[in-house]
Amino acid sequence: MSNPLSADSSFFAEVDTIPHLGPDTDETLAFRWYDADRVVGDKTMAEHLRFAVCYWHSFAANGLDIFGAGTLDRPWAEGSATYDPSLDATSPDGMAAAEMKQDAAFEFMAKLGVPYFCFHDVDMAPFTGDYAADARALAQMVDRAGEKMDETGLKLLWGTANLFSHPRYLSGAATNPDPEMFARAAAQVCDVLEATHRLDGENYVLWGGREGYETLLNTDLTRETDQLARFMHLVVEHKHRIGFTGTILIEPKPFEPTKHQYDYDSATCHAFLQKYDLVDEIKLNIEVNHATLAGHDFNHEVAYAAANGILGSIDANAGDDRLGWDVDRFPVSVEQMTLGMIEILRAGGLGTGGLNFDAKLRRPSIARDDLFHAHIGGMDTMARALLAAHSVLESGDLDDRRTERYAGWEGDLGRQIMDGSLDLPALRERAATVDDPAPVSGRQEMLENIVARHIERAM
Ligand code: XLS
Ligand code: NI
Ligand code: NI
Repeated sequence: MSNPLSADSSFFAEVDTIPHLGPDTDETLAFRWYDADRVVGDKTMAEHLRFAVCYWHSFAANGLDIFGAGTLDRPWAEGSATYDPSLDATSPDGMAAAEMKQDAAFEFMAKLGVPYFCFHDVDMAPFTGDYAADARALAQMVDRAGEKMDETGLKLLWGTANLFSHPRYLSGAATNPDPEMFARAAAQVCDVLEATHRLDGENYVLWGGREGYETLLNTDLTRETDQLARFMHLVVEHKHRIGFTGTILIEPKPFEPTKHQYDYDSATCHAFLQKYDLVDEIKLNIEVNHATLAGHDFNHEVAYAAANGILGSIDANAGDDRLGWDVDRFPVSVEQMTLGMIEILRAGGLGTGGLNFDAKLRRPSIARDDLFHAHIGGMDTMARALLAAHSVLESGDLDDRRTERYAGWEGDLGRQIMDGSLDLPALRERAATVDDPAPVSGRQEMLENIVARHIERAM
């Protein structure tokens, strides 16, 4: 493979660092709402939002889909496909391609002005499936990434291992019927967890890519979920062994690629973590479009995780109202994101987590600078959502009414029910002696109007 560009050329020479010019600007390569140092409540926008660019969609993918070839102008991605057995991981060409990709990524991220990035092992280094060669290549590329991080100030939000592209994982990684596949996946995760630690990553993600099944006719569901839990215990154990203080996250998704994924949604993950005694060790990376696929609203998934102490981080993308698959669009709906941000702020923020753009351009958006437009739009959408959510919560317009709605539970009856001092017969006896209670309005439409007002006015 020949490299069209040398490793030290600029890939985005036509684009300067993206400035914040405010909502009135007509400049398209500028932020209108995201202003890193602007204080919102008790933190800056940068501290609230903790944006991350993902390596895979932005730098490793070229627009290839099941119907056709790559379309995007990504000279650095040539010869660096996610899984390519024809590549020699340590050949000069394979490594040169990975280095070019890394240079493009760091140039892009520095110009965009995000604080974080996320990566899979296979995005960072050539991946051939030959374990020893791949591990060596990854180690080299991780060291090089460390130097780039020092130069640019970029930080790692999370690292993860790709346990779904290689054909050996066609029947799962941790949940594979063959323990040899489990062992291979474990080796990969051991390497990437250590790499994440070396790069001072703030989290480590385990997305259960093919941890699910196609048919129960050949699947021992009990055994497979036991295996999955064993795998997670090994990861947690090793995290403590090496002194990694970041958070381990799993990422709920109901289906795709498998027909039924074991980490279906927040509630399913919570039950799993509790059953296997992992709930104090592992939190959730909630992806907006996965929530949609599971038949939930994004804010539901966040609220459920927060209510159970397992809200970790967010993959900030969006689905499509008419498409039932993981289309990974950049977020454009301020309303959808405001509702999610309300729950994130109510939970006290994301802790070690952040907002990772697990999002990709549409296949016809082939120009290189479309990558900037996509991220600028996503960041402005999330910044407006933050402003609106903060304004809603600061005004008390929702929370005061919510408190009032439950006021009865602070009175004698509510307290006695909850502390167990009234049993069923006691409640029956009481029912005979008091007037029938009158229902009150839930006021949903009025509350929706209130949120709309905050979205309109949040500046
Ligand atoms: C796929 C997932 C994946 C994870 C990282 O649907 O969202 O991109 O975030 O493996
Ligand atoms: Ni996804
Ligand atoms: Ni994701």
